[in-house]
Amino acid sequence: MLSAVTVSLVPEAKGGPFVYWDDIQHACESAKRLGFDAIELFAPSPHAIPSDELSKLLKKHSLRLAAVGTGAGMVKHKLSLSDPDSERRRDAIQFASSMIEYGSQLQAPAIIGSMQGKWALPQTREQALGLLADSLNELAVVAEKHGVPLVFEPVNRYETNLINSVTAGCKFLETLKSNNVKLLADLFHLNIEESNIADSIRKAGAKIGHVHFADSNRWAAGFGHIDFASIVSALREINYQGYLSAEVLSIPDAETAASMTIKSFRKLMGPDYDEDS
Ligand code: LER
Ligand code: MN
Repeated sequence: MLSAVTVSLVPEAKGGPFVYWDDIQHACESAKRLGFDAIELFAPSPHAIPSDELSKLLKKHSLRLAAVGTGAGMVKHKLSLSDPDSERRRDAIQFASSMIEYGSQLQAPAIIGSMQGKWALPQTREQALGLLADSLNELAVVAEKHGVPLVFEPVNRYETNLINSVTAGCKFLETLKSNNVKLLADLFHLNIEESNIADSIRKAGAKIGHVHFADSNRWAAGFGHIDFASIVSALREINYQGYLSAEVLSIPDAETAASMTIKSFRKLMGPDYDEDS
């Protein structure tokens, strides 16, 4: 497993669960100094930092890009992939496609989380899920063409009324035509929604493609009461080799959140963890 830490360049998301804010140069310097393998980027659009510039910056610090978030599609542009208005849904697909293409230039997948949207009458939940499935099938083809998976994130009940748990996410993935869609297990959301986090990870198995590494209070791992040892052993059982990416609040500050994350990560990985791998 590899370590990653989030960077947000979206002013509208202020107060959201991201460690570093605004200054991506500083974020990369700090992430590298603390020993992270990668950053995960939350950007307003592909134009916030051109991919060749980002590539140079990451190379300079020997960091990788773990993933790109598309949440700005919802938070900033109010776009939803289950929008009953077909023109707005087309705009949402367009935005998500542009983020998929952007991430793929650095071999990173895009994450669809809050862009799944929410259903409200007169639309039914079934209709919304049908539209979401159509959108994800289309985006999965775009991702496949660019050589990356599409990562779909179940989000807790207070943020969406569509797919809340990894358990529901597994069932939903089975309704899709594409098998290029993986699930994101955000431990903050799972702590709210699953009856047993480790069991839900074991059941999802190879469907898990990314992990948001957060504690029960959405602070850095180690500042809350999640039992990470049982979760990491479930991830080992399913042979998960992706990222544990710190999508957590910048509390008490970015540096402390990042260093607590890497301290917990190293403790969980054990003495055999090779820092250069
Ligand atoms: C996105 O990764 C996520 O977890 C949402 O809850 C954003 O707040
Ligand atoms: Mn998340």
